[in-house]
Amino acid sequence: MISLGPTDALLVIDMQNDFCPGGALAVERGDEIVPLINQLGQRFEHVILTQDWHPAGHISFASSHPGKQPFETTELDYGTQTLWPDHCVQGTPGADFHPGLNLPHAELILRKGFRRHIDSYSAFLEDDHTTPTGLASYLRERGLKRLFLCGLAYDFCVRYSAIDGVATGFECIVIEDATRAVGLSGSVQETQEVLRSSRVAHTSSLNI
Ligand code: VGL
Ligand code: ZN
Repeated sequence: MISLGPTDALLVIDMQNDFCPGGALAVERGDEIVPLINQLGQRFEHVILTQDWHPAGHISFASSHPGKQPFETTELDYGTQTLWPDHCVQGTPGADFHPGLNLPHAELILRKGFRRHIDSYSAFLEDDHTTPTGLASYLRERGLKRLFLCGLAYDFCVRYSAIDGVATGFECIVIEDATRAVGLSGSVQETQEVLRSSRVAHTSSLNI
């Protein structure tokens, strides 16, 4: 069992309708983890939610790149961008949290991906690897040091948040059974390798 204290936080990544079955960018069985995340939330004094929050016409949407289809890639100034179906458009039902998510004591909802020309998988840094979201300063000012990550999607936003979290000086632990993956070609295996070879730790909800 991991003993939890006042400098720990549960970071719940993008538990939104568009990433759940029936949504625009559905993660297979993404909704399955909602009850588990609710249960985990009760173990933490501090809970932070992230919300993917794109303007219409966002650069990560295939529809913004004539001739491109969702899940193809394109080259942008900051590197290779996977192109997605339109998803999590600001103010739409798809951008809302899953209706079963029950974390009323969450202290912060951090929105990301709201700049039209930059995507943001990570809760810390946008995909240009330089624009901060403000989360690191928030956590430091609040004295929060250790983050337990869960949510969607394991191979994108959870992955990049955990990697940037440790790079920024936070201890990061992915609760693997409280995540689900998009699963593009090889992305799950690559994520496992990248996380295993970084300082990101992983655990099961059974230890929490
Ligand atoms: C995500 C793809 C595009 C995620 C967000 O939350 O993992 N994936 N936008
Ligand atoms: Zn997105």
